[in-house]
Amino acid sequence: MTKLIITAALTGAEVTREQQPNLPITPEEIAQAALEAYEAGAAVVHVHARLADGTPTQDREVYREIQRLVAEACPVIFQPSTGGAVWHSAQERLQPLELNPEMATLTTGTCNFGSDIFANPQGFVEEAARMMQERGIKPEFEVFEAGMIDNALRLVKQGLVEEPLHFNFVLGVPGAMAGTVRNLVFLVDALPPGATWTVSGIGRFETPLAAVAIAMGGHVRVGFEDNIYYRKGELATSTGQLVARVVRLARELGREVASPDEARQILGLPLKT
Ligand code: KMH
Ligand code: ZN
Repeated sequence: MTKLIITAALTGAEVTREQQPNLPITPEEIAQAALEAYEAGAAVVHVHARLADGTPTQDREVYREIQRLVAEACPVIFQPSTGGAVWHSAQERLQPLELNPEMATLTTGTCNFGSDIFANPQGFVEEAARMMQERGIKPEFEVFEAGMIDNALRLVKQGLVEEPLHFNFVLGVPGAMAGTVRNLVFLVDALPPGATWTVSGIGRFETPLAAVAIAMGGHVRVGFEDNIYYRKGELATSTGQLVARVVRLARELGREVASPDEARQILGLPLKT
C-alpha cells in the first residue's frame, strides 16, 4: 500500500486559547508546532494565520512569516488555508496564494458551519482555482458535503485544474456531513480514478476515521484545528502528540509513514531535496 501522508492542522480559525491553552498563535509558535508535528511524522502542515491577540487573519505578510519560519524549521509541505474564517472576504482569503506555496486548500461549495455559513460561491471557487493553476499550486479540495466532489470535477472540465486530484474529507462539522465510516466510504467511492484523499475527523471522529483511512489506503489529517482532545475529557498537549498516535496506529496496521519528499511524490509535487 502507498505510504501514509499525515497532515498536521496546527491552528485553524475557530479554536481559542481558552479552549486549548497550547494552541499555537504567533508565527514562531506555529513554526515550533510544525517542527514538533514533523518530528512526530507529519509530512504536510495545514496552516491558518492569527494576529497576536488570536484573531484569525488571511494577511499575506503574516502567512509569509509563518512560511519562512516553517521552512527554516523543517522540510514539510506548507499548505495555507484559503478557507480562513467564515467572515473573511474572498479577497482576504486568496492572499496566501500570492506566496506560491506548494499546496493550498480550496472548498468547492457552500455549507452550514455550526451556526454560520461557510460561503464558497462558484465565482470564488473558479478565481481561486485559476490563481492556483497560474502559480503551480496544488489544490487540496476540502469536502464538507458530497456535492463538493462534483464541483471539483467541474473545475477539471473547465480546464482550471489538472488531474490527479487530491481531496480532504472534513467530516463531523456541525451542519455538514457527519463523521461516519459510511459517509467516508461513500465519498471515497465517488472519487475519479487516480485521485488521492485524506480525512479530517472533527472532534471525537478524529481517531476512528484516522484508523479507517489508514486501513483503506487513504491519508490522515489531525491537529488542533480539528480536535483539541487526546481522549474524552483530556486535552491534547500538542498537535505532535496527535500525529504520534496516528503513526502508532499506522505501524499496527502495517502502513509506513511518508516523509515530506515521499508525500510530494504521492501527490505529484516537485521534489525539494
Ligand atoms: N475555517 C473554516 C471556515 C480551509 O482551511 O480551507 C474553513 C476551513 C477550510 O478551515
Ligand atoms: Zn483549515
